[in-house]
Amino acid sequence: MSRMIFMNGDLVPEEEAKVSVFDHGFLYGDGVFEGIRAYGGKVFRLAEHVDRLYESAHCILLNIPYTPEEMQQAIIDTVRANDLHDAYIRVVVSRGKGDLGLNPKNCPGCQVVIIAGKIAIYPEERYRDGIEAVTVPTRRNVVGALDPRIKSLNYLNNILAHIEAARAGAREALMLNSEGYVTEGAADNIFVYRRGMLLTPPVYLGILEGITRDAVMLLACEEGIPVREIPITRHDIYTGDECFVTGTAAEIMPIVEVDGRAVGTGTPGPVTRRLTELYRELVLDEGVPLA
Ligand code: PXG
Repeated sequence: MSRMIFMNGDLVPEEEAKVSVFDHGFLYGDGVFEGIRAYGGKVFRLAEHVDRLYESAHCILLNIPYTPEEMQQAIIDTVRANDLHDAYIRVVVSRGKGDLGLNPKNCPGCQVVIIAGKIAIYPEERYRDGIEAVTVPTRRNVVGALDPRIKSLNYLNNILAHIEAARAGAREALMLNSEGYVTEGAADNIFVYRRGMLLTPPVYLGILEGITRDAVMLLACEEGIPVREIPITRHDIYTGDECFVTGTAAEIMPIVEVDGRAVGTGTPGPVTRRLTELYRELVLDEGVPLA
């Protein structure tokens, strides 16, 4: 059976889900997106993801022709149309079809696409053993140029980081900002546990305000683990006890080595393991039911 895709209000078979070559998302990366997950028939943090999508759209002066509530419903309808309980959902809103010039005034309406598919889960041994990260040469986008808080279709910055890490034989990229402060991974936020405190970079340094990051900070607070959003350098990570990245796709992934330095014992630590346990309970517990 072919997958059903939401295209500007209609659910159509994948074969019919086509976007114009004049779409400004294709020509210029002019648009915004979200990556969302459903666990056991419930969409995790649906309202938060939709709110972030609308904030991103607002910041690039892109008007989405639905209310956030209608968008939430469209997402639920798309998952249901594909008969999925555990799903990875991609929402893409581009400036739409225009001409070869970059003037957005020539785009009469945006293009809204929702894709719901099976989630490709990372192998369990990666969570058990952790992964290596390297600092990559490409710096994270400067806030004053393209604020990383905007989840735009222009992901070249992150893709370069991903390629550079892979070429160095690492699964995760550690991206610094222009001043050399740690920002985030290619598609994940970063945390370090050091001297009894869970540290994560503040949003103003130039990161995506991750929804998993937010959930993990709350879980840590509830567990009585002190959390601080403060600028961190590579030194904090090299000398930290534990490190992990968070994201919708990766959930909580332990980082056991950075730039050839073991982090702590070089194995996933107790704080990372406890937060992973709590996060896995949370995603099954919370969420907007599909039925
Ligand atoms: N930083 C960046 C740059 C991201 O793109 C995160 C942090 C984590 O945010 P959330 O809200 O997911 O906790 C992201 C998320 C993909 C993919 O296909 C990437 C993301 C989300 C979904 C899918 O690689 N990025």
